[in-house]
Amino acid sequence: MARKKIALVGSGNIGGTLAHLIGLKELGDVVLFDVVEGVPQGKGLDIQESTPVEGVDVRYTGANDYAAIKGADVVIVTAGVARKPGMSRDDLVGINLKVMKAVGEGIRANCPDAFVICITNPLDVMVWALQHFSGVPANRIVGMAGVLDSARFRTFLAEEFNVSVEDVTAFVLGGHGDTMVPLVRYSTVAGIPLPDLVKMGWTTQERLDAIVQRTRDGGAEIVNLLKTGSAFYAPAASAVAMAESYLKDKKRVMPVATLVKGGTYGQPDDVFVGVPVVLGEGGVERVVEINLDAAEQAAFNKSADAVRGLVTVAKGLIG
Ligand code: TXD
Repeated sequence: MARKKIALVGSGNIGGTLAHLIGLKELGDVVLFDVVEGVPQGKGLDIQESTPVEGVDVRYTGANDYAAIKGADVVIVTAGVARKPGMSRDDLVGINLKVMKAVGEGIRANCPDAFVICITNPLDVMVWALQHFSGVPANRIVGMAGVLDSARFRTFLAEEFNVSVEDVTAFVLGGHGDTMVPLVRYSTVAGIPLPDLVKMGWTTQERLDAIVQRTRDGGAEIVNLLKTGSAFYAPAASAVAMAESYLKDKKRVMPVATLVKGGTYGQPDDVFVGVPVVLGEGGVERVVEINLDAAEQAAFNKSADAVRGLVTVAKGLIG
């Protein structure tokens, strides 16, 4: 069986980390693409030279021409500009919309059957734009944010309870950004929901509220520390988990930015926003519609409306 081909459009901090992790997991051969000459080639060669040490058989190629992504099974898109301190994710719309046009056309021409994972910010509206420009069916294109946001939530919860991160599950819904909706009552330690853990005296409501807020601000916390860029290790790990679920048909249940159809999740019309889905060989095989209470539904609506607002801005820019 031929190896899978994974194209990474954008070879910056996340792109390079993706390339490394994909190699360590032997998920397939990797094509690194970027507009900057030399960077994808250099990162590809550097990681290639680590493969004998790691004992993995993966072929790396670096390219500045979209022809190199021809026939890719998976495309992971990080191309664009990242946030600097003081910038919100939304400040990036205009710049990254143009990038999504170029990337979408490259996918349309070279690998229209690929499973596409978008990471570029502002996430939910960029997934909309990439689908618009690439023509990839909605079940084959997703945005990575929820896996990262819930990984941050799980990290902080595991620290709070002094238990293994493996035994903490967490759910984060909604758009990637300040309106994300961490779902406390669907988050557990070994199956025990967080509200029960408060009753059991493992933590207090105040501490839990602070953890929820830290999760919402998780991206900014890293931006403020790094000063010259945004998070890349955890975002790359999150996207690789999504690609792996698709490539190995694991059918994992993961929160991703996907097309939520009007009539589901209380939405009046279609919108790309984060909800749990089953990810398998069919891409998004199922959208898991969970019950939301009034407060959760209101928070989700606010988040979806924020995405709609940005899509309207993007449509205006496209003309
Ligand atoms: O949860 C999430 N979705 C995110 C998203 C978490 C963290 C960061 N998130 C966003 O991912 C971030 O705001 C950025 O929009 C992307 C990529 O982040 P990264 O940290 O990898 O940014 P870099 O290091 O600046 O890399 C971007 C690369 C860089 O090498 C540019 O030369 C390249 O993108 N680039 C392009 N590649 C191809 N085609 C075009 N047009 C292009 N323009 C820039």
